[in-house]
Amino acid sequence: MRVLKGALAAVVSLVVVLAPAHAVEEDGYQLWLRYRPLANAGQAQQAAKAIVYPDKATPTIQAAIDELRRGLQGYTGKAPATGTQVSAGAIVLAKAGQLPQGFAADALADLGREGYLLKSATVQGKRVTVIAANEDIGLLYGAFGLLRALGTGKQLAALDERSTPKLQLRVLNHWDNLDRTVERGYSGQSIWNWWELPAIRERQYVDYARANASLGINGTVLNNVNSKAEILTAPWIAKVAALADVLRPYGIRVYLSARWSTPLELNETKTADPLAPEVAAWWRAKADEIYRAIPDFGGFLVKANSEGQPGPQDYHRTHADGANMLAAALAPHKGIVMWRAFVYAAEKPDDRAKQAYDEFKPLDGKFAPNVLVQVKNGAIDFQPREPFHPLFGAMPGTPLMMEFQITKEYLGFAMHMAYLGPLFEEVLKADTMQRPGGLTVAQVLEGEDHGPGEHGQRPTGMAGVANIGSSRTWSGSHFDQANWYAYGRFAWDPRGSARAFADEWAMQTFSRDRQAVTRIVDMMMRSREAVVDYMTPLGLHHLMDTGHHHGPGPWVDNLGRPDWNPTYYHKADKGGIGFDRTATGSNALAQYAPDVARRWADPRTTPEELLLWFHHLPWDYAMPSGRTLWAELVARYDRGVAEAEGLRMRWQQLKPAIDERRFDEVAQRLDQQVSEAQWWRDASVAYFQSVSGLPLPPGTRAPARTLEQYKAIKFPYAAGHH
Ligand code: BDP
Repeated sequence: MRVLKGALAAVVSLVVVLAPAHAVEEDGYQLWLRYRPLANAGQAQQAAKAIVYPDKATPTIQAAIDELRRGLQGYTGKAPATGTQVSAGAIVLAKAGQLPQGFAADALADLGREGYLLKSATVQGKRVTVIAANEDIGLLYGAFGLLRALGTGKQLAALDERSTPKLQLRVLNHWDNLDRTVERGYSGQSIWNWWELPAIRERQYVDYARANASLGINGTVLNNVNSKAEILTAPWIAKVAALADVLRPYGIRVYLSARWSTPLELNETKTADPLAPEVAAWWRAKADEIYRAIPDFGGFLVKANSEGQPGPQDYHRTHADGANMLAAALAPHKGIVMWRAFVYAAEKPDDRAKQAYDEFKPLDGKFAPNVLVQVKNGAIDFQPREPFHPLFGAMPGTPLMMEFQITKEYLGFAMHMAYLGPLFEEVLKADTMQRPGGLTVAQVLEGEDHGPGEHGQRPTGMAGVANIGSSRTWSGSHFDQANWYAYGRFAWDPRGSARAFADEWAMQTFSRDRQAVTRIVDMMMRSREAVVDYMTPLGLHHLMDTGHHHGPGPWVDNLGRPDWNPTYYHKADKGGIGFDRTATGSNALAQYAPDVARRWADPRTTPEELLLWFHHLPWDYAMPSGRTLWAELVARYDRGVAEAEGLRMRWQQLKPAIDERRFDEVAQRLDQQVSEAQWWRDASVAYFQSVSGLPLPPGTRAPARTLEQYKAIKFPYAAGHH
């Protein structure tokens, strides 16, 4: 017995000794920056023996060098040396003027401030890899680009890559409150430990900066669009300045959401009228105060006259009056205003989908040059699927930026797997047809619709409502990290590919095993459509339950405003279902370019995915599948549930390829996703059946519970509640 025990102990210690250094438990904290050993580590080590920068390193260059050291140590098992002299097998960082011989003098000409090139070269007879850029930040992006290349299976010796961001402002919007709760946040508390700032600068802020810089994200709005006046007071500016100091070396500027009525609420003015001189003077002084503390402060994001927030219209002024007043205060410091177009008012009986366009289109060309109008993805509100917003392409005289929601308020929170890459790509590729030959949303964001001579002159940008919090996984779940990742990559290149980004992400995050990666990516690529099917198929939208938005509530019809009720959106009755947005209905279609409007005016030429967004149709309407609309609707719900089950099954097949903890954490969520998909399907089918009065199509399962039981489900303490 004793002998056996001894032998066992020896085996155990052997296992411990032999366990590779990376066998630390994977908990997701390292995101896609895990830098696990490469298969050809020895070869990579030869090609990455040293990191060379000829000059004294600035904080940004130092960040690049540190990241390269960290990454190469992980990939090759050996930390490279650092130095100033070119040696064989070095990675050479070079700015214009430091370019090694053999590079054309204008090699960096088209890289701009943030672009970079990666190139394997022979310098002084030695094989090296060059990272070159015009500015320090380009070198940092290049360092991350090189590490990404290695992590996705590329060889240093074959590197030849040039990359420049297509948009200038690539910004996260945190909906973080000053008490550390997060509106629509499903990843724990805010990562900003406001209470302990500015004294305590947590290490996680640096990791946050690294992760964002690895994607090229260069701005962050720290606080909720439903803002508080206090954020602009001196103690809070000091906290913001501390964060700005941490983020600065990584090329990330801080911005703040400004509450319109701040000076009035702080009792420092008598009004918040944008045209009152005392108000303009207050904002000028406030901007000066902020810039004294944060010389590279980015500017303000503003939600005004929207969902009860104060704004210039309270004083019978326009959005342009408000935005321009703030813009004038920021202009001397080169700050910008991001003015949100997410507006709709209860007093207006008109279709909510039309209101942003109606208010903003007439203001085209009236905004100051340092204002961008930030347009939500979707004229309603970040739904699992919306047609592109009609403002894109319709305001050529105004820089428009896209607002995507990364946090999945309407797509199952952090519980459901829903990779948003396909959603982003679908919208960015959508053709607004506002120009002969076509004009995609991506082109609009890139400024291609601007007048001659203005292209490149005006600010461009994209915003993503962050899904980042205090959760160990940052994003509430392992797969939700992919949404942060894809957002950042699309902000860099709005013409990128969701599948390619998923592939990169999965290789860096989970495994380099080709078969495993393909399976993971296949799951991701199907996941969003699954959610659409079991929540809001065929163009339905806004059917979730009140307040928390968790789970189905298509029956809800009792809220303070008509346009908060799901019944307002689906308009189901005995005769049919869907929102008529054609000329016989709200005519929201007229806000689109004629070629788009014409196509979507006829249900026969409207894509099935948008059918009930634009049309109210009888339950027996004949679908292309040969089914009636009612049967098709139920079939879509069933397909969604089947897809959720498929995701769960596919993940089980991946078990041998995934580390234990992450495998298990994902598996638990996929289980829950299946039951919630079933719940969405059952509750929705039960409700629509009660309205249509039709029998369930043959062969379909009856909902597990009664409609009354579904209606009785409540979640007063759901996460992210508003
Ligand atoms: C809605 C959210 C709400 C936000 C609002 C906004 O439910 O919490 O405040 O959008 O974007 O989607 O302002």
